[in-house]
Parts: sequence; structure tokens; C-alpha cells
Amino acid sequence: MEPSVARLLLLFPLVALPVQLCEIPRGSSSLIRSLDLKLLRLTEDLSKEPNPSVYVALRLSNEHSLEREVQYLQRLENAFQRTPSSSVPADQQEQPKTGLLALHLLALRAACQDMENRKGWRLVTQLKHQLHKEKKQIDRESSGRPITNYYQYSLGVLALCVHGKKIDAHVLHKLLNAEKNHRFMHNVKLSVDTEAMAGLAFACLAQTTFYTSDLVAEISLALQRVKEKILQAQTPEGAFGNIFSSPLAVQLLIATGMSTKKPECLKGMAAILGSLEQGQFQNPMIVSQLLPVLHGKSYVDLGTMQCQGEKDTLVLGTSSPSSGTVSLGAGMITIHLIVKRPQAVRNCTNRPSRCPPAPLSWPSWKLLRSGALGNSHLKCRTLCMALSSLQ
Ligand code: B12
Repeated sequence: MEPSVARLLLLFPLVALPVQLCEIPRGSSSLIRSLDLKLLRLTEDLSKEPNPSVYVALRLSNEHSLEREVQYLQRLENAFQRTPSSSVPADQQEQPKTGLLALHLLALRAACQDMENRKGWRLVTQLKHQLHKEKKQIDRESSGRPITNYYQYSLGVLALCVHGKKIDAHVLHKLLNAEKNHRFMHNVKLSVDTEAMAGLAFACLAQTTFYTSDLVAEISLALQRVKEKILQAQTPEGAFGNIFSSPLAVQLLIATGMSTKKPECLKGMAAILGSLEQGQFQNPMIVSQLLPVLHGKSYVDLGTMQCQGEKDTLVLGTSSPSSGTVSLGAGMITIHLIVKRPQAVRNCTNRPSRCPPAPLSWPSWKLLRSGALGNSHLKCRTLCMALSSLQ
């Protein structure tokens, strides 16, 4: 067979892809919006280091708070520049780790920043250099491990790929070999997160035109295998691996254009949404891996981001009625709390430190069962939680 035909056949599932993606069920829009707001609220917390992953998630969302996003990007840039100490000579400074550097580059792509300047070239060169060091370490180690881990190695490849940068074939071969030789482990178990991140890198690479047909064929086969391993890792409850690896796993399914009609996809999304409603997603890193999924996107979509015509409609605070909606299973109720004699609220707001933070999605059944809507002896704690979950 002609090499070009073989290449086309291997790429076919990807070419045919973005028609029907692994979608989320209709009627989840309030749940998605509350997750959007949850991440947006994180950007307000000046006591925490800004997280590039949170920024990427907000940028991949269908709704934005553009001014806040610009401010957060500025904070990210400042924090990133601070990483190496200015009191240490440049050649002795510790470089940011592969994963952090990669996430920073993903954030810059999510902002559609021009990389054709000294700052851009420096960052890209730095990441290429870092990946070379990782590759050398794999050669050196009998166990074939990189300096950080294969998750970060994959993030590095993905970041260069979405910026349209060509990556050294040797660097790619190390990742391909690791996938083939089942090296993506987390402790002693298969790391579905790492499989998914490597898969996202392969999905991006398979769309580029830099590489030889042999390498593209290897990449496409690796992508198919990763997808199969992820599907095989699905539990009877629907999670891929565990519930925390499921967001990245579904990103991978989205990136490979998996059909909505596939039961694996429907079951996976149902498990994710169920866990979300139960407030199981609390780790901001995982929440930021989940949000793109809820908008039907994956990190591979960063490669084609245009940053134009974005909806600047995400507003924090209680003033917007839609921000006060709480979803309950498949249906949805809207609760407007009107407190006429706000003694309990005064008690809460006078001592904000006593207000416990509400879990990510404080389920509305708790709100209802607590009697928050009819009980005149409403307790401070209940009201605080109810109000903060509605913000
Ligand atoms: C690699 C990895 C590890 C490595 C990290 C060190 C190394 N040599 O690379 C090791 C093996 C040590 C590890 C340990 C654990 N991990 Co881990 N880990 C990951 C993985 C696959 C990638 C993290 C990464 O490199 N990110 C890229 C860099 C740039 O981002 P980062 O924020 O700097 O990453 C750091 C943190 O993520 C931290 N870290 C790693 N695991 C965990 C877990 C928790 C709860 C926290 C707070 C931090 C943390 O270490 C990373 C490297 O410095 C993620 C998968 C994912 N989806 O994120 C799971 C993941 C984050 N880990 C998880 C878990 C459960 C654990 C352990 C509790 C496992 C255990 N039973 O011992 C421990 C806890 C470690 C801790 N710090 O508290 C869960 C977290 C689930 C949750 N509740 O949110 C994840 C999502 C995997 C999963 N699907 O279950 N982990």
C-alpha cells in the first residue's frame, strides 16, 4: 500500500472526528455554570499561588469573565517569573519542573499569546531542553523513568504540540516506548491519568504535519491503544480508573471523537456528574481537568483556539439570579433565599471566620433536608453554607 494511503487510513478516525463528541447530557447547564463560577472564584483568592491549570480550564469554557481572566494571567506571569530566585546567578538557578513549565505554556496558548518573540522562544527552548533532560534520564535509568514522571513528560509534549512546535523524534520515541511497554504507573497501578495525558499528546501530534509517515503511524497506533486501555479501565460504576482520573480520560475520548451513542461514554459522564453533585471533586487541579469536559473540550482544542467572539457573561456574586441555581439530579430547581430579618445572617457575616466553606456543589437535597426553606430556627451554619453554595 502507498505510504500516503496507509497514513490516511490510520488518521481516518481523527479526520472524521469532531462530528459527534462524547457529550454531556442536556439539562446539566446549571451544574456546569456553578463549576465555572467555582473556578472563577478561585482566581480571586490572592492567598493562593495562581494555578495555570485553572486558567486553562476557564479559557476552554464557553462563558468567560474576560477582565478577571486577564488579571489572573498577569498574576500567573508574575508568579512564574518569580519562580527562580533573582539573587542566584542564572546558570545556577533551579529551572521550573517540566510539568509546571508545560502548564505555563498551555496557559499562554489558551491566552492566544504571540510566541514569536524573545520571551516566547526562551520558554519553548527551555521546555525542549527540559524534555531532553527527561529523555536522558530515561536512557540512564534501568527502570526507564524520567526525572519527573511520564505525566509531566506528556504534558511537555502536548504543550509544544499545541504551540505548533516540532519535537525531536527521539523525545517522542521515548514516550511511545513507555506507552508500549506499560510504563505509565501510579504507585503500583496503571495510571489512567498518565495514559490519558499521553493520549492527548498523541492526539495532538497525529494532527500535525511535521513527522515522517512511519512516526505518524506509530503515534496513531499508540493513540488507539491508549483509548482501548482507558475503555478497559472503566469500572462497573462508570469511572475510568477512579473518579479523579475520569475527567482526563473523557478528555481523551473527546479528543478521539468518541460517539455520544457509545454506552461507555454515557456511563462515564453519568458517573462524573453524579460525583460532581455529591461534591466529590474538591481538588482544584482535578476540577480544572473536569471543566473542559463539561464544555465538550479537551486540551488538544488549545491548538486551534482563536480567542475571538468569546461570551463575556460569567459574573460572580449573588446579584445574578442564575448564579443562585442549584441543580438536583436530572431536574433543576431554583431557590431564591430572601431573609427579611437577617439576625442569623448578621451572626454569620459578623464572624465570617465561623462560616464553613461550602463543598464544591453542596447538594440541594441537603439544603432541602436541612429545612433551610421553612425553618424559622435556621442555624447559622446551615444558612452560611446555603448562602456560600449559592454564590
Ligand atoms: C504523578 C502523581 C503522583 C506522584 C507525584 C510525585 C512525582 N514523582 O511525580 C506520586 C506517586 C508521589 C503521587 C502520590 C499521591 N497521589 Co498522585 N498523582 C500524580 C498524577 C498522575 C500527576 C501529578 C502531576 O505530576 N501533575 C503535573 C504537575 C505540573 O502539577 P502539580 O500540581 O505540580 O503536581 C503535583 C501534585 O499533583 C502532587 N500530587 C500528586 N498526587 C497528589 C495527590 C493529592 C491528594 C495532592 C493534594 C497532591 C498530589 O504531586 C505532583 C508533582 O509534584 C496525578 C494525576 C492528575 N490527574 O493530576 C495524580 C493524583 C493527583 N494523585 C492522586 C493521589 C490519590 C495520590 C496519593 C494520595 C496516592 C496514595 N494513595 O498514596 C498520593 C498523595 C501524595 C500527596 N502529595 O499528597 C489523585 C488525587 C485524587 C484527589 N483526591 O484529588 C490523582 C488525581 C490520581 C488519581 N486519579 O487518583 N502522585
